[in-house]
Amino acid sequence: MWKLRVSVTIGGVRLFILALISASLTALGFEVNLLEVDLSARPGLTLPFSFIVHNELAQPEQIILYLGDWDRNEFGENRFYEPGTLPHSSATWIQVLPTSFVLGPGEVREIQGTVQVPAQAEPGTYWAIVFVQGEPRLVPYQGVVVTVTRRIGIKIYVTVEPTEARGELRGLEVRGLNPLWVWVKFANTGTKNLREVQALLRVIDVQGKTVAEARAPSVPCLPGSERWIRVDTDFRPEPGVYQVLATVDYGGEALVAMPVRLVVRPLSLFPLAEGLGLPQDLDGDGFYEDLNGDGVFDEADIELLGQVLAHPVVRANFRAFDFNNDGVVDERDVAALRELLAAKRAKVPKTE
Ligand SMILES: [Ca+2]
Ligand SMILES: [Ca+2]
Ligand SMILES: [Ca+2]
Repeated sequence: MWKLRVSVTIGGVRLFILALISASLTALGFEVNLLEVDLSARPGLTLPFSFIVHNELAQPEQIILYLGDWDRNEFGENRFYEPGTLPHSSATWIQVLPTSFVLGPGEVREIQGTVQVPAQAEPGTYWAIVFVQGEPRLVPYQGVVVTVTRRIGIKIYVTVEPTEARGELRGLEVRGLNPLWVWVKFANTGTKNLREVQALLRVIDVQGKTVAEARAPSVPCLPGSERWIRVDTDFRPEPGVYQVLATVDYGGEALVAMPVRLVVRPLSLFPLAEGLGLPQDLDGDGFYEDLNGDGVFDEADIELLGQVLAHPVVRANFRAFDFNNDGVVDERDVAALRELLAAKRAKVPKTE
């Protein structure tokens, strides 16, 4: 699976379309044989690296190579900058050759790169990205012709030893309760790139018994960066008091941990408007989709939810109406409830 970044120009407007058309792009250009180079270095050293570009088209492709800076936002999405602009950029240390060439149909070319580590470089991980970009091509897409330029980035990490892995937890937020999931905020406070930061979650009840355990897929975290890690569980807490304990293993000497207390109150439901029944959970899944309490789940319930988002009963019993399970009740739950109704109707064929 290649990570793709595709810029698309429609009517002179440049857009970035990522997942939308990537499925049709395998027949659209070139590939590279790696997406990351991770080098261990000492000050003053020159380190070589190489990668291969392969033209998969039946026509020649003009390829250009250029450097950039990048980092990730706190949700792990890549952000790109001009080369040499970030404090820990290695872009000015890197050279690749050639930077512009034509690849014939099916042709393969090896690109040679060097990293010249300055003699006075302080210990730590430095990073940059080598972009490999093809030429703009006209591609039919949803009835129009769009210009697609394929670009693949190869991330270059250079770690000047000795470095130390260090991290801390800066937040633990319980969000959805059906089932329970949390955000854990981790910070890389050291100088070393952390390739695998793994969050674990344990839920302990008042008797001290572990009632749920879950592990998130590991994520990378750059030095000086913070990262929210989502940990999902399949635990649906009954009313009660719990300790939710997040532990993160980032490859350092010790694990870091943070507890929070979770209080799940019993629901206390009342009719949401004059003349209506008590909201009902018709299928026992913990979500009260029959908001008007007439024993049926239909459009009237969706309409009612849109009107009572700020209702004190909804606020005080949010988990009954948090249909998208994100920890708040808002317009997105109206949309989620509409989807729920559509899914229910698709599942049960009409027998009138
Ligand atoms: Ca339900
Ligand atoms: Ca109803
Ligand atoms: Ca919600």
